[in-house]
Amino acid sequence: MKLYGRRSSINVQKVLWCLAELGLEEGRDFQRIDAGLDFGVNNTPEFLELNPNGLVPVLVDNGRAHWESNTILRYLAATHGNTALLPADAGERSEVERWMDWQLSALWANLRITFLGLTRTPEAQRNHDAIRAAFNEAARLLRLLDVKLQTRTYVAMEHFTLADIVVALAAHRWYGLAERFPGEIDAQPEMPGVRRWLDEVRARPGFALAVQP
Ligand SMILES: N[C@@H](CCC(=O)N[C@@H](CS)C(=O)NCC(=O)O)C(=O)O
Repeated sequence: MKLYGRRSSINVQKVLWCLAELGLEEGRDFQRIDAGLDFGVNNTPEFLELNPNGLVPVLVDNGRAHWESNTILRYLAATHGNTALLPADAGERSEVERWMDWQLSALWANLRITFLGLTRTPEAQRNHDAIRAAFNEAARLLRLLDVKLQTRTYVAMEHFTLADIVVALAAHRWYGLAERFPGEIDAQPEMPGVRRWLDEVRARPGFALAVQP
């Protein structure tokens, strides 16, 4: 397998974490090719053949290119027969997939505005109101999850699933932005359920392999 994508991308990190959970090692089971931002590659005609969006990650396996990070995770779990990460039962699988869709369409859709605004936009061009509003909306969403995590061990089920990978990486970024830019965003109430869960999943070896300092 070949994975295209820079390590700093949250969506590439999802794939790296998933590969680690499946016991797959870089260099042995897959090759990673830096692409995106300063690395370029993602706008070449060859790359656009793989993903017309010109975005990372892209996973090439068995002559087929896969894009959209959450879809790549489902593909990997399915092809490796891992029914703990992605349950075989349709009802249980729906529990996992709804949190994955929520991460993509709601949590990250908002937090991305704050992330790009604070880390990729020159200070003079920042829309502070939009940055703050998006962070607060992400906080509201995380508080919904916090209520769940006060009585449930993991995001979707009582065991670790793909939903934990994708939601944890977004929650990790939410806390990182709050710590790094306290003057730019509003202080938020503690979320004991999210904190407990995030500390636990960040202790997994897959997180350390995916998110390097
Ligand atoms: N919904 C897509 C989003 C992919 C995406 O936005 N990738 C970003 C990095 S996180 C990208 O390729 N940006 C251009 C670049 O890095 O040059 C996914 O989940 O895979």
